[in-house]
Amino acid sequence: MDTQQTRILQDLDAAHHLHPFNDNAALAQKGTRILTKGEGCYVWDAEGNKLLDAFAGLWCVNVGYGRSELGEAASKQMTQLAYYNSFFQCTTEPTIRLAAKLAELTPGDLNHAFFVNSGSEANDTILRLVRHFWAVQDQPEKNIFIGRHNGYHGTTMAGASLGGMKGMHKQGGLPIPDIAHIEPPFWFYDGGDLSEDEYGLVAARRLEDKILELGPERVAAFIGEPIMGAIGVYIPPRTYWPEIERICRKYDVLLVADEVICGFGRTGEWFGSEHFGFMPDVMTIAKGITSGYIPLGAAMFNDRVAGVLKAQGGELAHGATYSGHPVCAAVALENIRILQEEHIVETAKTQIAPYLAQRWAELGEHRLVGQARIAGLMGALELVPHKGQRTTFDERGTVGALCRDHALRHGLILRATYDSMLLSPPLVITRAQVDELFEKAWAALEDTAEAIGV
Ligand code: PXG
Repeated sequence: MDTQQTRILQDLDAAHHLHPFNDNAALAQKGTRILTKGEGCYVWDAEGNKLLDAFAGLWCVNVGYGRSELGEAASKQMTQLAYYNSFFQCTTEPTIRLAAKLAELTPGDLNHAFFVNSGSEANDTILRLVRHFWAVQDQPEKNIFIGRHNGYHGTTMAGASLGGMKGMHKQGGLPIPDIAHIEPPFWFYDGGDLSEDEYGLVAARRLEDKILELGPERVAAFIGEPIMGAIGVYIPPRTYWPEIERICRKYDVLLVADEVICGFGRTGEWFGSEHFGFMPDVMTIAKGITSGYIPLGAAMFNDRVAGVLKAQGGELAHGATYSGHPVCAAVALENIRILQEEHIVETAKTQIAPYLAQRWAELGEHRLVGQARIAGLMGALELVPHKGQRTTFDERGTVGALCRDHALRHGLILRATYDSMLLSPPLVITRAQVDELFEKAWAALEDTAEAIGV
């Protein structure tokens, strides 16, 4: 695209397009980056820059860009039957096959899918249907969801309320009633003198304290991301999730794993709950289910919850026009076929994750980096003012943004949350591309350190 054409598009964008999670006035001044092409782990922008996408779009392009089979699956389904709904006692073949496939792929007895269009809507669905699950069993007061401060569960009224981002709560009158939050498990800043394993138990027992404070008869469910993504890839100690599971079972509180980021191979297992060895009652999925090629989300329910909803729930007064959209289901099935037949998750776990962890640890040696954490193909570099000390910069986020911009100059897309540099590449990244990622990230760290005089 020539410069003039790019400029025209940027002006139209500034005039007519409100961007999510952006200061739109500042963005209009600067001009958006327009992406034009993707292939494997790379994307190209309108100025012709080739960028290594170490963030897989927005944690979602698991099979990489440019897989024409996914377009072909969509085209075939659109030609045959572009749309039909799952209301009115109807549905379509891809929708049925996807529900069955998800029942097979997800662990344990998570055997029942409710389809929506995004992770946010899946969490809305879970909030409503879990409350309904308790209500039809004569426990309408057992309706409180406990989430975590700085958790991320989407941006709808329910999703943003379940999440614990203060900035989001400030806009739109959130959280909605009967949602509580506990502190997240983040040893680096919160662990004090405890070992990581000791701290994991302490952090998990905050859930027990909260349940006892509210009364177990009031608490419907606990929701958490196995690894907290958006806030900065907080990887909990191994002791955390089993203890959370024990507490949920003790008080008959449903355990909801929000696997929107962790699902479909991100941690090296198919689901993050398998990485940590716990069994959710309900699971949120989206993103990697279609590798981001088309919108789709789902709430997965276990036999107990779905059994009650079916036997006692009556008509479920919930659903969207596009719940179980056949084209989205066909693309998801093709995406899962690619992941399975090409052994992408296993290869990522056995061939790539160990090498990536090694190179990530080398980045951890850099004088700006206080911690290099990683699980599977999901990691963060914590930038700190004083190496060896677990303290933050006075003004949080400036150095992270600087590092992100330097990375971009070197042709690398790395995401910054405050001063955590986040990593989540397509699962198909090769060892050579891991080396390229390392070189570019190191160069960005060097430029950042130089710019702030470290
Ligand atoms: N749960 C989790 C764990 C997520 O990460 C959602 C739910 C909501 O999904 P939808 O499809 O409604 O966006 C997400 C989404 C970021 C960022 O800045 C992360 C997400 C979305 C937008 C930005 O890291 N995750």
